[in-house]
Amino acid sequence: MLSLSGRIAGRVAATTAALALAATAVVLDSQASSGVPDAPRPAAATSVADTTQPSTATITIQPATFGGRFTPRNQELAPGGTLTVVNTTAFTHTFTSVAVGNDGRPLFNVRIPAGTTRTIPVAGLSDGVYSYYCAIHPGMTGTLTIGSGGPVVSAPKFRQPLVQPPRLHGQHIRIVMRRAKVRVFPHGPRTPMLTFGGTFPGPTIVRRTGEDTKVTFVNRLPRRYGAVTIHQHAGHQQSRYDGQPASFLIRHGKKRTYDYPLTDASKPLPAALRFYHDHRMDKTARNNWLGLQGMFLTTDPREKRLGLPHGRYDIPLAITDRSFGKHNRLRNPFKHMAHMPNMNAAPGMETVGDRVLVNGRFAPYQRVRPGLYRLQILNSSLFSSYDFALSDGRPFRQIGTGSGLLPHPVVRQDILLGPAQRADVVVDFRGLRHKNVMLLSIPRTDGSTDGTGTRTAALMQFRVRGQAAPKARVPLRLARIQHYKVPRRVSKTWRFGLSKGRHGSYWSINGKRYNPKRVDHRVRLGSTERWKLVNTSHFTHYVHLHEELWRTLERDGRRPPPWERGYEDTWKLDPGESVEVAARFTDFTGDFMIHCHMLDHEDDGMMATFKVVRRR
Ligand SMILES: [Cu+2]
Repeated sequence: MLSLSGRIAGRVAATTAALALAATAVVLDSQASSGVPDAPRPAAATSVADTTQPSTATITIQPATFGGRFTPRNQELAPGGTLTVVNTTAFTHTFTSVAVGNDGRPLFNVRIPAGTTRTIPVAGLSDGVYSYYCAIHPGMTGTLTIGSGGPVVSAPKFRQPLVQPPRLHGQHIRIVMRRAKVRVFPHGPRTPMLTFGGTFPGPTIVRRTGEDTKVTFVNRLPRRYGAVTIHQHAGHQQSRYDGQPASFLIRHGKKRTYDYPLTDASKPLPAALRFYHDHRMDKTARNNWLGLQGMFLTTDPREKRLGLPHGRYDIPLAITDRSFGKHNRLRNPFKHMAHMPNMNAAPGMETVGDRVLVNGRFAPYQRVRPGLYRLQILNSSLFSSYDFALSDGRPFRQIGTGSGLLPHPVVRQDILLGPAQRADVVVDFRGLRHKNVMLLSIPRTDGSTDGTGTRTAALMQFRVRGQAAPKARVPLRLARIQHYKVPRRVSKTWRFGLSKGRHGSYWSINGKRYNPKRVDHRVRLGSTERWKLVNTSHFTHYVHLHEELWRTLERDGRRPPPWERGYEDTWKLDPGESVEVAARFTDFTGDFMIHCHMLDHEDDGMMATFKVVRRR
């Protein structure tokens, strides 16, 4: 086991230790962050009491031409304060938040009959700017600003511009994997990493969806890292191009060409931000930590009619954490395992870094114009999760997952993303010229007490300058999700838990540790199945299903929240949680994976194989 000292946030043995360490490391190491990642949001760390804000406030609904008018429309309130709404009109109104919470319902939604007074339950809300409206008379709107208007996280100095990795557009792409020095910090030496094509993250593959794409990966990594295998996360491809953990490997000095048709049942895959990364059995965490990750962006010209921000107003962001030592060198928490080539990770291993990077850079800034921007956010961390929020409290409009657009946009104050999850959002920078807005990660706001906490950090800064951005919009209808017939019966239940073996505990699925020679479930090609994913452990897992376009049917026995009503590939499962999902098994037979995307858990054995067959 690794001894814990000073500033290293690496692999450690216990959950609490890992998270406490991460927090301490951040505080010791930089001004980047504050707070404790796994604690419920501590008021002192995230908000500053504003003495000018009233602890009680009243909004009156006064008669007006169209039903009524909120007076004042824009109200401030101290955190934990009491808000009362008085309806002096002859009609019923509601006081409803635009943003929805983790249950998919508005954060507050109170019906106020004519001539009555109601208290609005806002005492538990975190700092932010909450737009509200009357659900009966949607023209009636206003804002409620609580506390500073945004979560307070102490910020680092943003000293370097955000960069986008080089973009590759070709029908046949060649990427050489090699050790290279990359720039992470604005000053000092560059950092040696394992790279795709010399950059970290690797080049962004940008392809029009539906257009077959071949990528040749050449393994020129130092020999000691052995063979690698590349998985396009959320892709739909032949089994042998899926990045099998123990077969179809790319050995040292060799190359392999992967074929990504970017179609499903002859139709183009939904356009989204996916990513490619190493998937080698027992080595996925190490190989990703050392740098083998890159974004894979598909575009769809048919989206043009939606009028979403595009071109330079559409910014992919890969968020991941690493730790660095002297001379900006990447720490290698896997070093001690080097002489034990076949050793699995121990169940308590959690690889977290003390610096959160955006597109491979620490604390970058991006100049933006006043207007709408699309941010496609990927959490490419091994283990860390983030609850993304904007520093001035303005909400996101989430338009998609990492597997395509949602049916309708969802307004959210904050967005929780675990490893490998993505969110496609639109941010409105209008009215902010000469101001700066930070992208933050804040402690989880959903009240989970036993789930894994999130990092607290200011990740990057947007500097709003210059002329207005071209007009863009977020339409109320975005995508059509295919609602094919799903069997009522669950055909397979997958239980994610901790099992006991002869040599201690290990992470398991249905009590078993991953074995590439074993098939855990067979599915007939062309069928539709309903699967249940259950977390039986006392720890959060982020479960990833390969290959198909999965839909979420239920979360904990209820309709999933609105942001889980599109296609999905990775689900949060807090202790005791379950989701039911369905997919049609189109096009390809062979072995595919199901695993936890917390890469230490995956390497420890929390992975299984389903096999698509012609005949069962
Ligand atoms: Cu896990």
